[in-house]
Amino acid sequence: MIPLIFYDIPSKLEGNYWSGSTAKSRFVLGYKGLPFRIEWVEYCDIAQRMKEIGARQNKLVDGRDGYTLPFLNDPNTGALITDSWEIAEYLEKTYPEKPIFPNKSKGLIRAFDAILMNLLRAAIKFPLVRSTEIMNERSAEYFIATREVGFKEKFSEFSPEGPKREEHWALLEQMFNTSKEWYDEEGGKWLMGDVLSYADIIIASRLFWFKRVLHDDEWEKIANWHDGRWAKLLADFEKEYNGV
Ligand SMILES: N[C@@H](CCC(=O)N[C@@H](CS)C(=O)NCC(=O)O)C(=O)O
Repeated sequence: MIPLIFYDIPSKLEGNYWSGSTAKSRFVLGYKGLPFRIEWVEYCDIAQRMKEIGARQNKLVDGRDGYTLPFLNDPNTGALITDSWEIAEYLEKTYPEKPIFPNKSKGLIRAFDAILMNLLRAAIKFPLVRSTEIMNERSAEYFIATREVGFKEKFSEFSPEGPKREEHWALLEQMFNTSKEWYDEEGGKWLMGDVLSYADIIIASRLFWFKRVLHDDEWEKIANWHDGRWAKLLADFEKEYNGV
């Protein structure tokens, strides 16, 4: 099997990886044990690279149209795929071993993905601010300029320390409180009890993003919510992951 080519965004961090959106797809590749190699694309170069490849446009987090990562090229089939959901669907269909949508759960997990994104969107400017701190300089400059346009707000107003930041923390906590209620329904290690699914990969990717971009004390705060279950979930998932 020829290794798949996965496009991801580098950073100043050791180990490079940081993005929660791209982690979703990378974690599926790793969980399924598929061989892959990374093409690193700076944030500011995504549109240019994707245009050259002939990728399709997507929706950006602020609602505008644009080119996005994750992007997957599967030389075994010739498939070129944009968007984490479509990549998950493609990998499941093409490489069905170790299913990520067990028991016909795809529709429900799609709804879960959308609801979780809505909960996250309300608080997202805080982790976006932290993300710019770990991006390489060119990308951080591009990111700040384009997000100011997209959100029609000055970057310094995104999540300044004080009441606005506190509100973002409250919304983040709300997202995890809601997730805890959902996880408690089956009471197992994973959302579907003892069966791992793409729902857990979505949560693990968000946690991965927070762990990588937030300051240590901020990550510790999340890691300790609900008796440490979120740090444990990420660690449990990492044990299932066979990627780079
Ligand atoms: N719905 C898309 C969202 C992906 C997304 O927003 N990716 C960001 C990187 S984390 C991006 O490529 N943004 C390009 C830009 O803002 O110019 C997915 O799940 O793949």
